[in-house]
Amino acid sequence: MVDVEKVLDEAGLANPKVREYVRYWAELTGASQVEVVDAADDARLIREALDAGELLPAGEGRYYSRSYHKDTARSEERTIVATNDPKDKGVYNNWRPASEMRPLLEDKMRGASVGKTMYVIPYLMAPPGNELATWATGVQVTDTRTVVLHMIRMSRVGVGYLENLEDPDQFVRAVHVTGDLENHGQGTPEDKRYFVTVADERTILHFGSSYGGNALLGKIAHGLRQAAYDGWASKKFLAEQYMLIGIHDKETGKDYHICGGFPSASGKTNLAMMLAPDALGDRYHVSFYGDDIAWLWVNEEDGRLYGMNPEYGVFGVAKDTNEGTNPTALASVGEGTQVIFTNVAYNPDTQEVWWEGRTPQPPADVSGWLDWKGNPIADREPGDDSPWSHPNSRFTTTLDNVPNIAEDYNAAAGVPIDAIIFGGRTRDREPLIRAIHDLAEGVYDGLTLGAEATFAAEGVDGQLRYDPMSNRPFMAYGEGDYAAHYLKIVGAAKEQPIFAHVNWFQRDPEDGHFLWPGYRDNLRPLLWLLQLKNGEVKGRETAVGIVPTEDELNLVGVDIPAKDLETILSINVPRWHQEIANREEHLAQFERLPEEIWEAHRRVAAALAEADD
Ligand code: GTP
Ligand code: SPV
Ligand code: MN
Repeated sequence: MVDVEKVLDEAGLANPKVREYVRYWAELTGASQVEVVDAADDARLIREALDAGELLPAGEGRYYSRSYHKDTARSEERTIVATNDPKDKGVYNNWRPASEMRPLLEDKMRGASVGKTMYVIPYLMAPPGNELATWATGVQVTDTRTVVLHMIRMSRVGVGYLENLEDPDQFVRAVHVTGDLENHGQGTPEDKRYFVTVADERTILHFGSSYGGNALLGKIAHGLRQAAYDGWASKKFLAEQYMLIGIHDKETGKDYHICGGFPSASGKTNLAMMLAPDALGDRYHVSFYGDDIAWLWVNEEDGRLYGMNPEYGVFGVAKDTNEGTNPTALASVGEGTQVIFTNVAYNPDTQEVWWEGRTPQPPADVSGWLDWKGNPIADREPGDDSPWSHPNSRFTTTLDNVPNIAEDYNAAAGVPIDAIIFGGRTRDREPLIRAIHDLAEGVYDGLTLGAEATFAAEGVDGQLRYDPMSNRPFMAYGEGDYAAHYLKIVGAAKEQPIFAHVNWFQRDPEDGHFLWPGYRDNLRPLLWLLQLKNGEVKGRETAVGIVPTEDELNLVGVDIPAKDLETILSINVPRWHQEIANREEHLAQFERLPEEIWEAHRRVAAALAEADD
């Protein structure tokens, strides 16, 4: 039996509640050793992982890992929110009773870490000293060393973060057990994996994966799901899948902050890492605060809405990242950054990595190259053109490595929010940007956010996969209650942020090309939005919001055909009629949806009916 008390004493972990928690799970999982982790242990843990073959060297200060081939993404079907109150059941949160989930997970985890080390990771999901830090403290236990290495990059890790708890019990208990990956029946009816957040007990129990959001419990499980629940239960804050950026205007000296939600894989990281287009670079600078999660609250002193990024790193999509699309991302994974790549292609002879879209063509000389599963490219059958890297392959790097990181990203105060944007991946209908009139219409717009469900081939005619507030996979409680809470939090701010809907993904119906160049040029519609808020431009009123006129949008240095520009700045009324009918059905699913949201819906529908006349 491992001497847990001795290990905790040596680590200086005095909090009696934490000690009790660690002891309980060490016993239940049967771990053979217990080790308390601090960020300062990173170099040693990296060495151990290299020695054990869990990591492979990918050049100076860069590492490569491969996950089990059936364990490559967050699993939405196996993710559950459990509480003790059936009223917490929503449409998307996959609710189950806590009394059912806890014993089930304990059974799965019992004895599952025999022969393994249980790492204890005290962490903080907030800039130190932030006023929401009480809800940001957690202790993850995990039986997997690469998970520890990822947690050190993605969150602030160390025993010190547990020291100043007002209530020794105020920490999230985050239990991660990998189990036997080869025998979990992933994706079959016998699937053994369970990813459960027992939200009203602030306990996260994840069994059966060592990949991404399934395993790094600070990020999605605590930073989004648990925090969304806590924000609602405490009536104090919101936790959203949002990026958060600063825009500095060197001419006026003003700073603006914009946050916003786009569903997974819809461009948050790319927007947060955006360099101003060359033609505007002398005047504007974009700084990175966060690329995946923001917590929002009203600052009692100045009455404004504030935001902060609880994370400490970036877990970014590798695919299509290159010098043209995102030079900032490439710089953040360069030599000496201690980056970890997962599931990209790897060449052990040269220690190089490659992924689809890194260069237009894969390396011409395939000798030494292995695909993401570790199979030699040279051995492939002729005609085998399966991707070298997994489509969800990622890089994990800390915020310090991001060239445009905001100087004050680590400041306790957070930043005041000027605008909130929602953006889906929609090939038609949604203009480049439309500003929204008020908070209720903003929340209504967020609730009806979607990304293309399928392409036309699969026959869903213009219908979106709705992703309310870009939070569908992370909803912790009912959508109606969520909307009411959002209205209350943001509504309490003295100065209201301006809301807008953006779309970088509209395509030409004939040849399919993107009508808007996207990436760095996305700064242009955002500048217009800030001007609109400042009363410097008026825009053009439409039934679904205010769109820029062609003259108002700063297009210096951008080459876009007049016809394309006209399309992305106009409203396709017949397509909107179709959409409005779908929305009615979508919203009707939500219990206790506030009347303000229905009113906003009816306002937009009535304006559209008139637009038709
Ligand atoms: P998660 O980490 O899964 O939450 O994703 P994310 O929202 O951060 O998405 P990310 O920035 O990684 O972008 C996803 C994909 O969209 C990548 O393949 C990008 O290259 C592509 N993308 C991002 N911005 C644009 C854009 O402005 N235009 C076009 N055409 N593609 C874009
Ligand atoms: C997402 O899928 O939205 C992510 C990656 O940010 S994961 O942490 O795996 O959820
Ligand atoms: Mn995400």
